This record gives sequence, C-alpha cells and structure tokens, in this order.
Amino acid sequence: QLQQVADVQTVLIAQQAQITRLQNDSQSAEIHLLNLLAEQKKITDSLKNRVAQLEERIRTTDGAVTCPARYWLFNGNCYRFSIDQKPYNESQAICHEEGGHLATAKNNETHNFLANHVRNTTKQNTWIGLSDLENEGLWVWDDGTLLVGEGIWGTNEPNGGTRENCAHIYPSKDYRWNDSTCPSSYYYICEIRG
Ligand SMILES: [Ca+2]
Ligand SMILES: [Ca+2]
Repeated sequence: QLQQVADVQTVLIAQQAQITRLQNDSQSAEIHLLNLLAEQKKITDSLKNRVAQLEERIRTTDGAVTCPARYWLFNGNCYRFSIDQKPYNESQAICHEEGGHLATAKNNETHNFLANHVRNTTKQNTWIGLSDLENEGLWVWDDGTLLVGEGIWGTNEPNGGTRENCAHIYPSKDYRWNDSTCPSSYYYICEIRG
C-alpha cells in the first residue's frame, strides 16, 4: 500500500509539473498575442492616417476647391455619380437641391472624365444636364448656357425630334451623347461649380 501511495504521489508531481509548464506556455502565448494586437493597431492607425491625408490631398489638389462628400473633383469642379436611376426632371431636382445642377460637359476633357467614369462603373445610360425641352433643336445646359459647337453626340444623334429632349451618356454609341425620352429612368451626374 505504501508503494501505491508513492506511485500516486509520483503521478501527482508529474501532473503538477505539466500544469506549470502549460501555464507558462499559455502566459507567453498571451504575451505574444498582445504584442501582435498592439502591432496591428499601430499599422491600422498609420494606414488610417495615410488614407485621411490622401483623401484630403485629392479634395484640395485643384486650387483651394473642396468637394462635398460623394463628389469627385475634376478641373476645379465637383461631380457626383448617382447610384440610383431617375427620370431627367427628378435627377435635375436632386442636383439643384444639392446646390448644383446636372453635369455639363462643355469640352472633350470633361466629357471624357464623365464618360470614362460611367464606362468604369455602371456602363449604363446616364443623364447629363443638356436638353432641348424649351425649343426643339436648341440645346441648353442645366446651368442655363447654350450648347456651343457640335456637341459630342453619338453617330446619327440627336435624332428624336420633339419626342426626345434630354441628353445622356450613351454606352451603346461609344459613351457619346444621345437624345432620349426625358421620363426614362437613368443614372445621372450632379455638378457643383468649384
Ligand atoms: Ca428634341
Ligand atoms: Ca436619340
């Protein structure tokens, strides 16, 4: 029986040693984990700072222009590409409420910026601010100025006469313009002058 007691003691001592070892292991694993977490937080913080800096630079690179949230800066003006589709007049009202108007594209550079964005995102019909609603054939920008020159129409456009009085970027014709029926629901682009 003494022998049995001695055996049990030996087993207990061995188990105690193992428990101590496991405790030490888990302690150092915990320390390691805490170090990793601290390291990760440092990296996350520094990335956040960097992103904030870059966003700030994008907003302010063009002179002193700052665009509202969701607006992109291009050549001193701000543009927002909608994520919803609306008839022309509703799109127009939304842009006006935001303090701007539907986007104008008075030169190739601006047209290409807008068209490329559509090409790289929705690839769908997208209203710009150009219509001949008031006088057939007289195209007026949503800022009240007249279209000067030919415009950047797709082949054989505009072709809709009094039936089609609102212009949009038209993926089917190389992302140039088409006159379409104003009640159609398309994506739209708002512009705020910088
Ligand atoms: Ca027309
Ligand atoms: Ca047309």
